[in-house]
Amino acid sequence: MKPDLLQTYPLQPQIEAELQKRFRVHRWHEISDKQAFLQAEAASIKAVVTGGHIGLAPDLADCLPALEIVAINGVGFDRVDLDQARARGFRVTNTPDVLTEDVADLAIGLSIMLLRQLVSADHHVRSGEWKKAEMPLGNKASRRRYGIYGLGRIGRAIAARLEAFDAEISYFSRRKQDVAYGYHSTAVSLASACDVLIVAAAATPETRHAINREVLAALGPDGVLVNVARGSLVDEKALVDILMAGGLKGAALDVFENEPHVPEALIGMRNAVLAPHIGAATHETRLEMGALVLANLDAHFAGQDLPTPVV
Ligand code: 8YV
Repeated sequence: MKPDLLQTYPLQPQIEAELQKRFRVHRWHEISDKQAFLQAEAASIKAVVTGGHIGLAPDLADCLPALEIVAINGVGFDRVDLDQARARGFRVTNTPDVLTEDVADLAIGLSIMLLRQLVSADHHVRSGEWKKAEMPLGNKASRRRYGIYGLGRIGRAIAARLEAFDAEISYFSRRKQDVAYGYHSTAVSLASACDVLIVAAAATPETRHAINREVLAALGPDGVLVNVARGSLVDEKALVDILMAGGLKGAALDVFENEPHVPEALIGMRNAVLAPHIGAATHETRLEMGALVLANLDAHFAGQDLPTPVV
């Protein structure tokens, strides 16, 4: 008898086909009467597959008494209650490393889009405005001062890419690391020393609103903010206020505090580049992530060590 698995996020067809071979799969996002489903099936659910940005709500986890493992299709595990997992005894896995390149590539791409005004440039051509006037000048991407908030796998990959831009690279991390980049022990100090502040840290209770009004003011009217981490790391209301007041040159955001809802004020801003949480959203990487989800599930149900355990 195949174990029952609750899938709360769509995966690549190839990966879903493999899940079907192994499990009796229930696709939560397609179930209309969720209460009826829970009454009928919840007691038999042994595994959950979810997205990094979705996680597993504690009250839903509490409806699954037989839950043994939550396999996250993502690197972030902030949307899974790890204390609940430890107390209940279910495992939690994620998919680190395989998505590092994509997120780092996106951080560089968003930085260039912002500094070189590529959203406005595209509009300038398509709208016919070019026939009437040249585009306003943008700003260099090379040989600028870049600050990276969070120098984990993704932060280090971003820094490595920036070396090719002859950038002046500094970072904030909980501890000074053995790297050739300038260390700052606070986000305010980092923001004061850079033109481009890139947010790449994990979402934790300690990093919530780490990029606050004070940090944004320190980045200043010639500074730009790029966030490829989690929306919770930036005080979004403060960001909107400072952008509207001209206290920041621009922002490029792939993540938001209340996805998929984005503050209306940002929608209308030409100096805001907005993306729908696509950090790891490539065919190639999502297949690698899905393969790691399957490897974790296979290892668990075979009683073997998990490839990428969180809990
Ligand atoms: C995931 C994410 O790709 O990795 C994470 O934590 O937020 C994204 O990059 C997305 O959640 C799909 O699982």
